[in-house]
Amino acid sequence: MTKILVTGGAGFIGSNFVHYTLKNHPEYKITVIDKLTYAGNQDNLKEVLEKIDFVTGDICDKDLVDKLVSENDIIVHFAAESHNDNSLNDPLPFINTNVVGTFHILEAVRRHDKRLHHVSTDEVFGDLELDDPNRFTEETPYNPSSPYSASKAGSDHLVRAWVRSFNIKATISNCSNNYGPYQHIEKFIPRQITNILSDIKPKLYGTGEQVRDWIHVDDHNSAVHLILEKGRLGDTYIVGADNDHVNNKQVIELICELMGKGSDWYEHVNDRPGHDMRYAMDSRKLRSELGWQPQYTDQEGMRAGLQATIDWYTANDEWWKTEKAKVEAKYAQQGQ
Ligand code: NAD
Ligand code: TDX
Repeated sequence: MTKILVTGGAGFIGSNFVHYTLKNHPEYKITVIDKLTYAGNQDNLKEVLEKIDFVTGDICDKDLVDKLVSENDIIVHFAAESHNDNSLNDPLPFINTNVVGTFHILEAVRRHDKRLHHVSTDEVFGDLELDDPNRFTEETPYNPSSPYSASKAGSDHLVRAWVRSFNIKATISNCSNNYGPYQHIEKFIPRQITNILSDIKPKLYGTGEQVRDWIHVDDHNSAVHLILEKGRLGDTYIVGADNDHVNNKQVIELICELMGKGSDWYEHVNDRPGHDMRYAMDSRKLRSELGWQPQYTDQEGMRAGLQATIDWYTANDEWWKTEKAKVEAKYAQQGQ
């Protein structure tokens, strides 16, 4: 069996990756390392804890990382501080985990000659104007806007430098905004769904004209698996499902409609400082070279993916209810 170490496996995308892997790739033996920050929740894996090894630990712990990397064949690196708004209030954890933590993983990968896949974001490229028809490609220059995206850009540069200077066996993916089950309710889509379920009006930052290229988390994870199997070492792959046809306002309207509310049952709140306007991804390399095909595409796919996500938050209110008041109180302090 191939041994795979999943960093951040108790978070949103990482826990979905563990479930996806157990279902679709029984050839992997999984170990998770996760610090269980406010964003990590071991319950995301409660049905499968007996099938995996779970280590509570910090990727900044050099000795622990060295040991776990030495014991595995492949490392898939999801662990990060991931929320832009938090990075505007307190950037230091972003530098520690995203930059220093990635450094420790790279050094261990180098020492033990292991295969690494580094999971990154479209935000490293900055943003596009609303009327710019271009999309981000693997060649787009880096131009991050927030402390979060700058720390992720830093981590990508470290990976690229370790490939070039030390010839480590690594790939990188840059993916657009994910949605799906187990996403922390501080994030846009689950915040609005759980607002409506709590009889609170959805909150739209500023005018809501901003565009995100939404992708269902299972489509992201199928891409990560394909890159592990067939990706060219040293290469970067853009991951996106061509869902950049809706702006934030239209996403909120769609959620309201799917949840039986009037499409104007939401309110405008303070905008995010430095708010990126538009992300759009050109994933032709991943599709043509590796044969990737996302399932949740175009308007129909986005509706189906959102409906499934709404159903999940509705059925699993014990997963988010205890956190809701705290998350909303924090936003309220910022007028959001
Ligand atoms: P998340 O915040 O839901 O989960 C992050 C996980 O990492 C949590 O379980 C947390 O406990 C863990 N963690 C944080 N610091 C750690 C540390 N020092 N040591 C060990 N574990 C630590 O994030 P997510 O949305 O699942 O994102 C996962 C990865 O995917 C990140 O690298 C993020 O940059 C990237 N990404 C996310 C999106 C998105 O839309 N959410 C899009 C593209 C890329
Ligand atoms: O209540 C809200 N209202 C609102 O209008 C929230 C929480 C957000 N927004 C807007 C801001 C963004 O334009 O919605 C959009 C999406 O916001 P987030 O969910 O915070 O995501 P974003 O900042 O775009 O970053 C996400 O995608 C890229 C992830 O959080 C990152 O980890 C990933 O790298």
